[in-house]
Amino acid sequence: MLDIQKIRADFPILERTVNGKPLVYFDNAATSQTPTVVIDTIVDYYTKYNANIHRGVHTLSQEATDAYELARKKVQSHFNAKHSHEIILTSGTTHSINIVATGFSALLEAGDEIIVSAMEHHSNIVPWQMLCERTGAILKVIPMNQDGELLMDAYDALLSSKTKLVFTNHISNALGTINPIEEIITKAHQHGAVVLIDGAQACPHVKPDVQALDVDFYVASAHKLCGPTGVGLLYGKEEWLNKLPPYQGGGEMIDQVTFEKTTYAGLPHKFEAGTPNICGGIAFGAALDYMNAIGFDEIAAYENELLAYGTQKLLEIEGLKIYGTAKQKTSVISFNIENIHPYDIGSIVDKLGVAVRTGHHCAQPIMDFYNIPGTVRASFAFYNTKEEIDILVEAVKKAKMMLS
Ligand code: 7TS
Repeated sequence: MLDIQKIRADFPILERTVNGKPLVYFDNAATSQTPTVVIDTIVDYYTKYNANIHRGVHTLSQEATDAYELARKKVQSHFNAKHSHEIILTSGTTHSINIVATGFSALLEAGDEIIVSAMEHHSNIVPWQMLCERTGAILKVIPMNQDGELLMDAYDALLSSKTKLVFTNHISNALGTINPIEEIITKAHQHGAVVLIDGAQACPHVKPDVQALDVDFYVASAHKLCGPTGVGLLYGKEEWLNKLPPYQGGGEMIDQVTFEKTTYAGLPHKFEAGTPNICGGIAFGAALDYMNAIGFDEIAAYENELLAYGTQKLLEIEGLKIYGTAKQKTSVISFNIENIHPYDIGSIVDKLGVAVRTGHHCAQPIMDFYNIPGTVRASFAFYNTKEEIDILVEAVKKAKMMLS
């Protein structure tokens, strides 16, 4: 059992008011809030040992380098990667996907096929479309049903010897669906295809084991799991990271540079050109420590309670429809109320202190599938409460009354 009041005390922002009302923060799928221990880590870095890494003999630089490399080891251990050099610290999920998608330009031929799912965030669609434009590869889409579940028979039918890459999210940001990634990975491998899993939405709720999954690439952002913005990870199997060319050229990613020829550094530095988000990386490590101390099983169990409660309470509102009713889903509720634009609901509930996201959630193909302009999305974290859900429900009722 989690002590929610104790946990809430770790998040100073939860004490603030918005429009004169206590903040109810239900936009966790966009970004999570930051506990004091992570904020302190950031302050500590800039107060005591701010320096560039991997290049100075001086004490501050060594301290910063040690702290950054320790953070990489924390990320390795969290995701159970075999080697710490299989963890590339990036600016986030989008950056990580682009490293892989750009790198595969050198490894694909015209007519090769790439499979994505129908419920991807734009950052797991557009880089692959750009890859197809560069190489002549063809993008295929695994369709979904009305509940927002992937049609696995259709996936089977898409796989062939032409399939080179398969990309899906672990959990959908717009619908909350938990996708059957074990099956997706196993089947792709049976056809010799490489798999990238976008874990941006999964990592706040589950602890992925990349070796047990046998996944080739796994990507996520720190800011969705209590860390800062501008940092994330690309996990890649050593074999695949060695095959991919570097993404950016510059300092840190080289072995020897002459005007005639440059050779590249080994992993992970080959993909880490320039000065990275040093403080962000260190704070990412602190965020993982914080969440692991609470425990991912406990987090998931509590968030499931919030999901069940929120679903039941919201469905009591007449005319409210939930998008994303998969059997396996996480604590995201996307909904609309008949004849009311989601933006209008979002604006009114904000006046009442409740933060939700409205719009297409960077997943326009999902909105097209349901033939809607967008949804209101309430996404719960382990520091939210049922009392806050009651406030949301009352705010939505009020919005409905004002708008209908
Ligand atoms: N993939 C998924 C599944 C996501 O949910 C997001 C961000 C990204 C990739 C991109 O992550 P970034 O850290 O590189 O921006 N999703 C959302 C969201 O649902 N609302 O705001 C950002």
